[in-house]
Amino acid sequence: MLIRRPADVLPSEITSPELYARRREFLREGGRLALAAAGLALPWADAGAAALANVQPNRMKIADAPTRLKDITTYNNYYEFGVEKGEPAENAHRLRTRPWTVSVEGLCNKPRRFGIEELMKLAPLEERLYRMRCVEGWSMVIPWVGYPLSALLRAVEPQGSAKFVEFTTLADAKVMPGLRYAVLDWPYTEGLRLDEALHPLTLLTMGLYGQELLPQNGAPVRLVVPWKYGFKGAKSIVRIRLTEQMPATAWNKAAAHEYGFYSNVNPNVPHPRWDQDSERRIGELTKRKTLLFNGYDEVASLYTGMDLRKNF
Ligand SMILES: Nc1nc2c(c(=O)[nH]1)N[C@H]1C(S)=C(S)[C@@H](COP(=O)(O)O)O[C@H]1N2
Ligand SMILES: [Mo]
Repeated sequence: MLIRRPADVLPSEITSPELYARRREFLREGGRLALAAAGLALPWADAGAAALANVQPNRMKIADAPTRLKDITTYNNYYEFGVEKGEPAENAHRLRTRPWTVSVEGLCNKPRRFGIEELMKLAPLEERLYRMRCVEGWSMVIPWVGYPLSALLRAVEPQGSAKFVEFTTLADAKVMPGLRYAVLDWPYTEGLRLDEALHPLTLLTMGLYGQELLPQNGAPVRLVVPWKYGFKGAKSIVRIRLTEQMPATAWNKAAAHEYGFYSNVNPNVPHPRWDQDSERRIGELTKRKTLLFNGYDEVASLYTGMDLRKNF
């Protein structure tokens, strides 16, 4: 993002030679060419991710075709594991996601730590097929598995003074080679206004395609906010804090004129270094027009009376 804009690099071009060679070797040995060609099972077989039980279907009725699993799990932004699109898939297997706790604290009546197993059972898991748009100009359609963040926030009982929610993610230099570089002020943090955080589209996410998240997608738990640019979706969350003041966010601290707090997908507000009015859907050849709020018009009422050019 800050470094360059690799929007026109195809996922097939970014796989490192080493990884490519290793995959070829695996395929020859296993003779599982058909499986790999289908783009299925292989990433999870490598990482040992488990199938999620009792996922309620809820595809949110969008017509768009889901992006291939292989692209979702090999074309990533997770700077703690490297700034190249292929690096998270190569490096993030070092992340240990059990045991894992998320501390929910700040302006609430019942602050406490949730173990990941408890967190996964707090509300029924649903599948949500969401359009996702990265500020760099590419997009995907991902069948996430999770439940509305509101279920967790209501469990801790926000106080009347709470206006914002801050998300802090893991920063562990032992497993994250990217922390050596001061691209961002680690740990990666993000934030939402409380009403955005409570919106039913905002998802606390533990899986995709019916399986637990792979580390490169933000295991064991991440945020998904489909009407905002992808960087709002903090990965591998360790702390959620209710605040009165608008929290600082990692990208805003790095370049305030490029990445605002709101970060709503908006074709009418170009990024200072490139337009935002079209996008390349990974897996498609022709560009699509980018839609206001990424097509999620139902959130428009959250912003009535706000100048979305100033609050970009
Ligand atoms: N902790 C953390 N979360 C992060 C990022 C990151 O670098 N670190 N990148 C963000 C960006 S820019 C995008 S587009 C999405 C990408 O999510 P995906 O790789 O699962 O598609 O994750 C977001 N969450
Ligand atoms: Mo992004």
